[in-house]
Amino acid sequence: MPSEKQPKTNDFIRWLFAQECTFVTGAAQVDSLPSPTLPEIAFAGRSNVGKSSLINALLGRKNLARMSHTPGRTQQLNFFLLGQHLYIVDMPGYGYAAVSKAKIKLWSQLIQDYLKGRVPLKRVFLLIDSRHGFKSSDKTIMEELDKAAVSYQIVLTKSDKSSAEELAAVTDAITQSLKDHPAAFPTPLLTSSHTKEGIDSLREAIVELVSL
Ligand SMILES: Nc1nc2c(ncn2[C@@H]2O[C@H](COP(=O)(O)OP(=O)(O)O)[C@@H](O)[C@H]2O)c(=O)[nH]1
Ligand SMILES: [Mg+2]
Repeated sequence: MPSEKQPKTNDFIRWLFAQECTFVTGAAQVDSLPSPTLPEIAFAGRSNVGKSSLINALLGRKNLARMSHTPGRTQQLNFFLLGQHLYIVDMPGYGYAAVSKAKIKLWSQLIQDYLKGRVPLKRVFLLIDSRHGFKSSDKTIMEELDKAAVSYQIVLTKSDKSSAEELAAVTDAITQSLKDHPAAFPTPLLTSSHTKEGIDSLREAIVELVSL
């Protein structure tokens, strides 16, 4: 692997994201998390926001994040190991209308426990559908992130579905409301898993965060 001093060139980024990526574990409670030896980058968002598609596009794989869909895994923190370098954490999707209060409570508890004091967690990328902007369940998790002082950045998904004017408007509105969220990165990242817009920027952001 390249030395620590190596600048983060495009070659390095390409090399990193071409490493083998394997599903390691799904944790339903924080006491079954992997030992905190590697940096972690987590992805969160409402169900159907495009999280699995984005993780697959990021890692250049077709079906990796489908592992998180297998029965019993949808309410877990799913850990994928990229090379031997970092964990990509697929957090459970939220906002299902049909989920019981008891399940929501369990999920919230898992998220809160994970966000509180998880030292290797470098950043949460919070996915928001660029057509819809923030929903109330997004605001809830942003408050958790602010409270836990976990660095997070909004990633707008499905940019291919809106016009440039619509995207500019949602980007402005989100940038404005992020001013009230102390742990949030000030600007959102615009992405599409279909056109691959923003995927390179997301990779660059991750490489900067994990400082390999
Ligand atoms: N047009 C478009 N559709 C997308 C994009 N990403 C995901 N989708 C679609 O949105 C739906 C939900 O995507 P999925 O990745 O399963 O979302 P998840 O529930 O958040 O994991 C699927 O029908 C995807 O094909 C995108 O970038 N552009
Ligand atoms: Mg998914």
